[in-house]
Amino acid sequence: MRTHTITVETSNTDACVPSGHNECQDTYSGTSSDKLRVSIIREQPLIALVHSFASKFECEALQRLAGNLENMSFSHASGVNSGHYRRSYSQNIYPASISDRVYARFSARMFDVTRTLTSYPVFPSGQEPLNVALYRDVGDEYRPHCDGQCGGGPYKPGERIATSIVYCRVADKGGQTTFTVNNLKVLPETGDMLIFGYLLNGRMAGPEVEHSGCPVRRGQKWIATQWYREVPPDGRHWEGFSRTPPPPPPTGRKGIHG
Ligand SMILES: O=C(O)CCC(=O)C(=O)O
Repeated sequence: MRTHTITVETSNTDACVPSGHNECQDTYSGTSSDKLRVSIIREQPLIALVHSFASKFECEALQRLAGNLENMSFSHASGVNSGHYRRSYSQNIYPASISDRVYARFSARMFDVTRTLTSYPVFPSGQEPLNVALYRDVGDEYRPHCDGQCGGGPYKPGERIATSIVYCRVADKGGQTTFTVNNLKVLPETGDMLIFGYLLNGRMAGPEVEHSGCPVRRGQKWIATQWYREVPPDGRHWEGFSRTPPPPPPTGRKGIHG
């Protein structure tokens, strides 16, 4: 594994305010530089762990926006990759419905870092909500699945091309994220962010991007997942762009999946 420090131009998000349907204006009033330590777990398709990405303060803000973790809805996934199974509690954060400076800054940094590491042109506007998930009980897990298509087919504009997972709490035992085909185990610490991409030269990656959240053996884990799409710059929403729309947006009840 290669670990190095990258400098990321991060946006000053003071002008990033919710506007309309799930929108966050991409008009920044300036930029600054962040030095981040990144471990490259795999070069292609990329898997990278960004160390100490999220502060305790930011995780607390996410928790506040997602609502009380203990009251989250149980999400038992099925659908996109039939047979996959998720046992956790989750809630979505819709940027359009909040005007929170901490969240806006956090989200913009997430996109800045993901753009820098993957070179994909992904921007906050028009994206899926942030999914906050709690693995609360022993045995809670997310079985092997792909977040987008992973059959190596041609890229369809508007589909998911990358995922980031911020670990706001890691389990005392178990709960690692594993890339199942290559048996690559990620051992994050609290605050780290995992990024992986699955678009390579106009084609989608294969099963090597399949991943899972291993069962929690002791303690609890909670994460914030962002799925990235290359959405059109005119601010259209991802749902109107995707040729193969995923199932209806979660209501915070059953059926939320990655
Ligand atoms: O819990 C994990 O480690 C994996 C989560 C995941 O696969 C997802 O949110 O898509």
